[in-house]
Amino acid sequence: FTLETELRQAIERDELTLSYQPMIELKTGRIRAVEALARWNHPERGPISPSEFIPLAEETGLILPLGRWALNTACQQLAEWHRTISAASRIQMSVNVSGIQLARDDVVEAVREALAGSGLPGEHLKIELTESAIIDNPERTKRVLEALKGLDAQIAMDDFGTGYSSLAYLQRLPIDVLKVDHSFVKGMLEEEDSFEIVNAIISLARSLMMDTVAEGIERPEQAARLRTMGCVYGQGYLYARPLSAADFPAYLENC
Ligand code: G
Ligand code: G
Ligand code: NA
Ligand code: MN
Repeated sequence: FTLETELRQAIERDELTLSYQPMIELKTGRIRAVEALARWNHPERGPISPSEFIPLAEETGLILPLGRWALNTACQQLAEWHRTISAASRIQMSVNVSGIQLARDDVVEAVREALAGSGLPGEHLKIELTESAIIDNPERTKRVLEALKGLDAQIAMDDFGTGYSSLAYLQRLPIDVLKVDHSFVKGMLEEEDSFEIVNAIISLARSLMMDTVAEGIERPEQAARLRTMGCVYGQGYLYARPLSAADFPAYLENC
């Protein structure tokens, strides 16, 4: 079989899973959200990285069923944790939505269904988009994002600073959060350039009344520095790797 055929079957047979990576409020050290990350453990080939199967899913259109599955599963999972774990009550769920979904699927309908099907209030859902998702069709993007805000969902811009889009969209679109790409966080204590880019993104977000999430935090000194720079949230191996649904409740009880 080709990998495409196998991915189609994996989606149909519900063989993909989601892992959940905590996002921490830097000021308090408390968990505020989790990002849902798709995982594919192939029965013969073993784990296949999302950096391989997500692009494949985008090329083949399989990202449409995969994306709906991810939205439904993530919302159901958080609704369940809200019911069963008291420490989960204030946690938000962040779900990646591809530009292909934004262009070709009815994302608003998909989100509405995921919320209705799970009973999760929209305010507990965040949608992560990349810059490339936005530039393809700015007018449609604006309508879609405003409709998502109408469902009380939040909008996060993923991998900010790595795309090619103009800054003008930040003003025009209802974006709540900028995620500082991990490539800038990685070198920020050693390289002047990376530090200045991180600093500029945090300042820009603050002046536009947006929150910031720094990705890829691996060292306590990075977290401390980001906190003094005014970054609100952090995500990375320093806090937790992406956790399976089975492992997440124990993490939450102990943090
Ligand atoms: O853990 P990491 O290897 O999980 O993720 C690699 C890439 O795959 C990241 O860019 C991440 O945003 C993307 N990704 C992971 N899960 C999903 C998903 O459900 N949908 C989309 N569109 N992208 C995802
Ligand atoms: O594109 P996106 O930002 O969604 O990708 C998230 C990716 O970053 C995932 O592959 C996730 O596993 C990975 N990741 C999360 N935390 C860290 C970290 O602290 N260091 C590194 N190198 N990668 C991380
Ligand atoms: Na993401
Ligand atoms: Mn990212």
